[in-house]
Amino acid sequence: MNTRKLTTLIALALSSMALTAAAQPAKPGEATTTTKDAEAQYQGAASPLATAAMHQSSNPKAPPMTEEEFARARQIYFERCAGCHGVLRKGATGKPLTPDLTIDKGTEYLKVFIGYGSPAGMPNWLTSGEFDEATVDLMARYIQHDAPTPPEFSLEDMEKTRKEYVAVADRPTRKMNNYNIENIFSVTLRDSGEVALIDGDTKQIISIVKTGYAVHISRLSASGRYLYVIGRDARLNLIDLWMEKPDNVAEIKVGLEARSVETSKFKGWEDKIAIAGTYWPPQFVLMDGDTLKPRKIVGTRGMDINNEYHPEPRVAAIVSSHQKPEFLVNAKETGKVWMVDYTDLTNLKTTQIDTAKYLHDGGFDASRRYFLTAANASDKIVVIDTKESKLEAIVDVGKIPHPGRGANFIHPKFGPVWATSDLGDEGISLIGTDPGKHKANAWKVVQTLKGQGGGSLFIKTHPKSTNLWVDTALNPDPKISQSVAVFDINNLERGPQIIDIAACANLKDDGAKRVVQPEYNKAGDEVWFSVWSAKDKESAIVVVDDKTRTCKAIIKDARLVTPTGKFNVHNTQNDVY
Ligand code: DHE
Repeated sequence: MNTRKLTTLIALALSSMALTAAAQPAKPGEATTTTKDAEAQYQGAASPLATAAMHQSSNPKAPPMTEEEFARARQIYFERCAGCHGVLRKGATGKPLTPDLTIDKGTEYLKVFIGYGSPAGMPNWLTSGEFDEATVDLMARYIQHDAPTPPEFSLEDMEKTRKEYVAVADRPTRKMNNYNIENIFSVTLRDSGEVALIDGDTKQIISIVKTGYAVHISRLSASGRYLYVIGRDARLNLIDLWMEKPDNVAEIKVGLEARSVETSKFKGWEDKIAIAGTYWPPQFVLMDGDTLKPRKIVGTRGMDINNEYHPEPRVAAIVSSHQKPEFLVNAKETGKVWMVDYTDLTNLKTTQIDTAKYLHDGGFDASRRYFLTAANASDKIVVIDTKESKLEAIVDVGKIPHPGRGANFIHPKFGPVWATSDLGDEGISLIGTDPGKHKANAWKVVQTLKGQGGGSLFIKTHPKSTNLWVDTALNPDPKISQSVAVFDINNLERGPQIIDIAACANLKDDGAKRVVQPEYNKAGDEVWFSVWSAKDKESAIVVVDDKTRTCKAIIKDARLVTPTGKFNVHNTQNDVY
């Protein structure tokens, strides 16, 4: 598109009466969000809904589209846009794109937005080269039609997909292998639909286990015997670590798209109940812990914290309370944390706590009483008191906090703190977590550290360590995305040491080598990093000696395709981070 045409389109767009200040397209020469920006890359992963069966829904007022065009646009929408704008296009971290809003704006206006992006967060799909002009036009027309709705997924649908590969009666009654199970790492192989189980002592791969598509997280049962792995396609696998060679013993599909799984950890309920949350349908399901038999679905659709109805509150992080027989479930779009009492599934008791939007990931403080979770679009950390079942505090932090499960340590001056880094800036916020002995510091940012830059996803320490590790996996500068910052907890003022982890891996291929997610071994004297390359390129896991901060071991294997998250059995089982 030439500059004159662009200027005309922008003038046209700006003349729209419906524009709000936050919804301005970029002016010529103005800095916009780009497809390379950390958040755009992070939210932009393909949704499994791209291939789900849905009916074409047309709106007579919208510009015409053929069936083929609609099908292509729908696929692109679910691959590129749904992560921010939502399945039903009602808006999430991105703006709502429903026909009542888009038709009035018109195709030409929408094309400018899609093509050039906006300073408020819309990436530049045309100028980045990701879309050509025809695709921009296609998408501008598509979003003026009614959003097609993916199917629901009932308890019966789930049960039909369930497989018990090894019945409970046929499973081992004691550990049948010589592995030091507590120091096994379950490593997400994101693009191969598998996890690698790696022996943390010998650094050898024990086995590669088939799981769902684009695996997201692994979680451990309270006893540490069962490993639960959830894929983006909502396939949940149950792996028994007691088997001679740990493998799948059960499997179920809990919906069409998912990110979270957890199991009951309260005394007396160990290993009994599992829970999985789905992005679509917006719901969570409670299952028997050892067979994955689904018992109860709870929908999250409903009113948000502003008392407005939201049709698709996706289920983000779930944690298991240590204070009560309850799960805590983040409903992203409504900004509500659900506390779900799992003792009586017939007379199910739930409490919904109003917090802030949009809820994403989080973890416990060191006492395991308080759940600290990111409301990333409001730049806040929400604190829930799991003993009193109530909101404890909402703390302002940096731009788009992304803690993973966060990092707990004793600050030499301020006492116990929990830390988060940010996707949107270089800050690392340390929040006081001890309302008993350090009341004045509780639920306040007591210090903000300066890391390498934005694009941080995960931060980690260990009770036995005095190091605080911060990745910057999505920073656009490869020098920063391939290295990590490490702070001395007892001398935070000194600033971080930067360690080039990708260089240690010495990979044979070029291309992105994002260094992502520090994870400690059980002893807390080693920290593991994934060096995450493209699917067809060599990746590795780099093990760093925590004391000397030097690379100690490199795990390379053709089977380690796109390693991302790593979950040490002991640390995950006991919420040690
Ligand atoms: Fe994640 C945790 C959602 C992209 C690696 N991710 C989570 C959780 C949620 C979530 C809700 C918390 C689960 C819990 O604790 O119960 N992640 C999403 C997305 O919606 C998003 C933005 C886009 C998508 O389409 O999935 C997304 N996540 C990514 C990635 O691109 C990452 C970096 C690589 C990958 O493997 O896909 C990634 N997410 C992770 C990891 C965790 C995680 C490693 C667990 C961290 C932990 O320490 O617990």
